[in-house]
Amino acid sequence: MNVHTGKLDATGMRFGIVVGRFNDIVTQRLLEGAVDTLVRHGARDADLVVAWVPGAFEIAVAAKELAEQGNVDAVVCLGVVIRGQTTHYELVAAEAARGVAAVHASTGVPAGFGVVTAENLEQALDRAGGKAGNKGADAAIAAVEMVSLLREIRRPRPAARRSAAS
Ligand code: INI
Repeated sequence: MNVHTGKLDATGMRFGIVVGRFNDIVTQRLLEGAVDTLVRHGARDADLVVAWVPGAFEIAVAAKELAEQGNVDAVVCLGVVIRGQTTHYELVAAEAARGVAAVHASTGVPAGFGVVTAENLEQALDRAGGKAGNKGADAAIAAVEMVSLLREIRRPRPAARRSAAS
């Protein structure tokens, strides 16, 4: 049985980080969590590219551009969508998730999804380094694992040895 698992070692990996400016009191903390996690797992600061976009709706288009340029091994997508009085929130959140998933699927470059959806600012801050962890850090570590896993799966394996009887 061949079992593939990714390692949490970002040494030599290059990352694009796309972050929404909307609610930047929260997204700045997601960014700090992501950068800290990548560097603590071995990535070099010089191998990180950060692209700020207006809001979560625009994350996917910048992530796709970074992924297609071929200079990054993964993209980490960060944003915060907070429920408001209208259904605009649902449209933005759904588009962010759909768009990032499409980047991942269409380019083959892993995309860590760190877009927080929350009922209010307090809930969002809880998920940006507060009591519920840091979703930016979680998205970063998922990206590291996926880069490692894909390398492992793609690595050519020696052909199976033929048995003497065949
Ligand atoms: N963008 C966010 O990142 N979070 C939100 O909560 C949000 N809400 O609720 O409106 C939001 N809207 C802006 C959107 O992402 C686009 O930037 C805007 O519509 C311009 O295209």
